Parts: sequence; structure tokens; C-alpha cells
Amino acid sequence: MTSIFKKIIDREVPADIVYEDDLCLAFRDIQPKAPVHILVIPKKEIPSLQELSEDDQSIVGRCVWVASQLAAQEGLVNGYKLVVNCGEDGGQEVPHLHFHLLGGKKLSLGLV
Ligand code: D5M
Repeated sequence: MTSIFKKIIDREVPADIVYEDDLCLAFRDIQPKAPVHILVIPKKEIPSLQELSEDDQSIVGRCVWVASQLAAQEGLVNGYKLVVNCGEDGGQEVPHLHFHLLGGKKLSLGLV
């Protein structure tokens, strides 16, 4: 299923892109929940972690690496959260795998 994020990858929809390489794209969330709220996504159209294949491990690893580098670049020296929502019960709204990088303030301890 093609989502809004595929349109961002293809530059059909504008976004505040902060990083791009052959595997990943990162852009600022349009509804930020923290002073820094960046989405890191694979360019491959993986709907969610539920559809992840064994061959996708390097892509996911790259996304997490990119998130860690962006966290440093954004000055999140006191820490941050890296969150993946998965499926309906996980609160996922956009059906294209994405990692939320959240920081820039003291975040809640709650997980659910
Ligand atoms: O989170 C989906 C996130 O995607 C949510 O925080 C809003 C964000 N979003 C939706 N459309 C856009 C565009 N066009 N640009 C930037 N950010 C966007 P989920 O984990 O699926 O609930």
C-alpha cells in the first residue's frame, strides 16, 4: 500500500528533509510531540515491523544508525526516545515503517 511517506520519498509531497542516503530518508514530523521530532524511514516500502523480512535487517540497522547520528547532530546530549508504532494496537497511523526520534525535553517515563 503506497502511503504519504512514499510520496515524500518521491518528492511529490514536500517535507522538511534533514537526511537522505540510498536506504533511508529522515524528515521532521508535521505534528511534533517534542522540540525535536524526526521520522527516519526506509526508502523500501515496508508497511510495518509485521511485514519485515530477514533481508530487511540491514535497512532497519541503517535507520537506527541514522537516528543515532541525527540525535547527536540535534544536540540531544541528555538522551532521547526512538519509538516504533506497529499496527493498529500499536497506534501506527501511516503504513510505512518509521522510527520516531523524540527529544529536546524531559520525556515521560511511560511506555503505554
Ligand atoms: O506516526 C505517523 C506520524 O507521521 C505522525 O506523528 C504524523 C506524521 N506525519 C503524517 N504525515 C506527515 C507528513 N506529510 N510530513 C511529516 N510528518 C507526517 P504513527 O507512528 O504512524 O502514528
